[in-house]
Amino acid sequence: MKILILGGDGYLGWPTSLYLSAREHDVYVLDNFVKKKIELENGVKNLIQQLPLPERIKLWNQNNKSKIKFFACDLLNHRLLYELLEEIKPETIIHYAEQPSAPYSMKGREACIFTQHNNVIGNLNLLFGMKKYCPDAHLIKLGTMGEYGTPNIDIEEGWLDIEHNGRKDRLLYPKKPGSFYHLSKVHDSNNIEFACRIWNFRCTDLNQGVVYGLNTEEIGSEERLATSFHYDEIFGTVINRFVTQASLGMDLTVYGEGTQKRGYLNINDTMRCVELSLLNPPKLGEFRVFNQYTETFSINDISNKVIEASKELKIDVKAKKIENPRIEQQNHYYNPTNKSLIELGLKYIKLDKILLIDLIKKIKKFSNNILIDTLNPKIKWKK
Ligand code: USQ
Repeated sequence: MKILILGGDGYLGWPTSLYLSAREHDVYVLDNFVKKKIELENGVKNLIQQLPLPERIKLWNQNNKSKIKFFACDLLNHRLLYELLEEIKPETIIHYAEQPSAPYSMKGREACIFTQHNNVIGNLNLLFGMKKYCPDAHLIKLGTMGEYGTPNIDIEEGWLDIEHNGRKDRLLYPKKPGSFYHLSKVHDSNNIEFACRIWNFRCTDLNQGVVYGLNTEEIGSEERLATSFHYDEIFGTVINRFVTQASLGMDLTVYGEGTQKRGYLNINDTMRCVELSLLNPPKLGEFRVFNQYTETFSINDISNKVIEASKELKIDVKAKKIENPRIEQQNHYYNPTNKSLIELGLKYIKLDKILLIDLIKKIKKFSNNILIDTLNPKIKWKK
């Protein structure tokens, strides 16, 4: 299949490019490197020093039958994007090309507006480009479980059957996101659903949970193919932060009571979910939503697991409850479903002690690279 991956330099975009290339798809990668710019501006960096993307691709292509092609392109540059869509004519587009950090989007006016402009307008440019050059392509858009927030009712997959004053309808699930970043993805979902209705597009919106992990099968032990693993307060997700803190023997930064719950998944399962979606496309006109997580945990569940794994490595760490820099519900109902991907055959990786031990050991190898100060949360939701 001819697949265009937008945001192919990122934590998930890069391993997805390798995963699909290894399965002999024809992979085209686009990126504008804006995440690298945000890293520089905020003094944060990856755990493992990366080769520039074109060099990483060259290295991969030397040893693989199917060659990845790369184009530097910003989705905000609609003319260049249109040219590339016309040239490539992709059958599937996987869209990761968004500013992914909730804390960054809450830094202030500029970061918030950058996030929403980059994400929402970039996505709209893509929709208009698809309309002109590849209207039948399957758009796989990375959304987020955070679009739903933590409502006091069961979380369905994108849609909700409602009965009101004796009448029934199937409407988009009501959203209650927790940051300007998560909100940008809500706006994207609305815009894409509308495009499916008026232009007969087909789309899978993958509402993904919090991803953890450092390596995929294709990266293996080849450091020169490493992905952008972050542990800092901006781009680091909670499990990745906790295992990094544990590798240094530092206390785990539990925000607030630690009773808040989320859906999580291993980085390798992201690859499998995307593959299942592309091999089983929706029909034209359908806006399909999958909840892409595999397990739910509270923050306390996660910190306990990391503490147990650390003990096996003779590292003594404890959970330190700090004032929550975010505004989010602490004690809440949380019952999402993820039945669609499971029904398509997803067999997932569990967050167990062996996996965590392995992760801590791998991170320990790079402990000299860790910028300790960037582990402390400084961005607050409430000023
Ligand atoms: N948390 C801690 N301690 C930390 C960091 C986080 O207790 O040191 C807590 C937060 O308060 C929050 C939870 O962990 O309740 C998750 O935070 P996170 O930073 O791991 O994830 P989040 O900001 O929600 O965003 C991440 C990705 C984002 C993706 C999202 C999926 O950065 O791109 O959309 O996970 S979800 O959370 O399901 O919306």
